Amino acid sequence: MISRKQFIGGTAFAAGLAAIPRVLRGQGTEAGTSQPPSAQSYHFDERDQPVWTKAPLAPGLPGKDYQPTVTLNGSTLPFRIVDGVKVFHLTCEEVDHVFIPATPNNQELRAFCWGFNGQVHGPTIECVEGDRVRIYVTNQLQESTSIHWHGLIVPSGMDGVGGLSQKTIKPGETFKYEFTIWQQGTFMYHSHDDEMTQMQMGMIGMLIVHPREPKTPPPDRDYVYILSEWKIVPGTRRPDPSEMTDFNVLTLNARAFPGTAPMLAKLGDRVRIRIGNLSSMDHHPMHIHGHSMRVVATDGGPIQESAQWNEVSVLVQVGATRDVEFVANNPGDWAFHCHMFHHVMNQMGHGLPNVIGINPGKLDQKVRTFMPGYMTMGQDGMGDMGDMGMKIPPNSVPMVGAPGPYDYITMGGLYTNIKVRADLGDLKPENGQDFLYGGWYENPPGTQAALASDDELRRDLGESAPKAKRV
Ligand SMILES: [Cu+2]
Repeated sequence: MISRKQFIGGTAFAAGLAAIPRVLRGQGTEAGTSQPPSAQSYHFDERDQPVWTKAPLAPGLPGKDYQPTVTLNGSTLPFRIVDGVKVFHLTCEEVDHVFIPATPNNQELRAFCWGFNGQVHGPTIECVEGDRVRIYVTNQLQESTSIHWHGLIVPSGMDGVGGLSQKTIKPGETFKYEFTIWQQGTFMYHSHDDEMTQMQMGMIGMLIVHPREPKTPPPDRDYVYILSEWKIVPGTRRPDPSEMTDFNVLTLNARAFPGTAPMLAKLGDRVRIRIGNLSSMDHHPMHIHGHSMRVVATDGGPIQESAQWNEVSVLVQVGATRDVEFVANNPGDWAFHCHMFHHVMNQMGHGLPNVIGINPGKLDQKVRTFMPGYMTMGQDGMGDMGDMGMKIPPNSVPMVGAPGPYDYITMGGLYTNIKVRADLGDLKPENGQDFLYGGWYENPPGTQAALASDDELRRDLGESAPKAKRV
């Protein structure tokens, strides 16, 4: 037996390229996925060139070669075709971005962020396996930038790491990236220069590559989400890019609930949700109600059917994407949200003393003698804080929620709804702006939790049953 060190130090040099382990070079096989090493193929041959070396095919067209995805509260980047190449143009610029539009229940939350083509985050780039793409990047910021194609296997000089792969793009300059994509799945793009500032200011986006010859029919609904997190001090108009841990606006496609448009599905639709996470510091377990999801792909490529798994909370870690699918067989209005409690609330939740369970008695009255307007909050829980009509600082929103069909929904941040209906009428998901789109599901009689009657309580819980509450 020779050790790994001896192998690398001696034998590998002697054998030259032939000794590069297969695990390092499997990218040339299928869809960019790595293959496990096998005894007889432990050498490098020309079939194992990186995928970008393969000759391109004719540009794949929407409606013909793929079913376009939908980026709710966002958009898809248009392209033109020049001599068989798909040409895209991204402009990096400051954007006055709305995180939550004003409703009768909340004021608007907006901030000057950095994004692409007038929006935050950047529009979704959509292409097809085998496409040759040329992406122009114009920098209209006050500092240099560079764009990285996250998960794509491209020539080293096209990888977009400022200083390493290329000269940075100075203010006013336009750079050209060009490569052939021979992968399929859900990828991302983002700034790779002054990363902390630029990504925390919004310079991220999704990049979808459809299979050239799909093994399964396309899903009926194909939604794209990018998750991120921000620090916007209430009353200010710019995210704080130097924040390292304490984020207070958590977003799906740069919207926080109640500013998130719902996903829509017709009963029986196969729904795919592609989720990418470019939050600064947090992984997000994205949880679905009413259904379980099959994890069908990662940013490493599709997962073969026998290896896919089901779960109701899919962990999307920072820097990763996950594609999940489910059949919408359960009509209703369902929650889809991060399961970290502090990721489903908005600003205002920080710096509060823990007073839960305390009876303030005459405390408020006494404190008001020297601090007019003082109010003890949170002693009964925080669910009422959204609708108690408190005066809040400008450019901030209630910590949680919005009025739902029956009561107040005490969620914010990384929360949206999936509305599954037998008949969607004229509803089109891409027309939704906020949580109200599509109205609310009416639960059929006998299928909804409700106040128990005295008869029911006595029948099922016996003589010691509590009395039904009469309001
Ligand atoms: Cu989360």
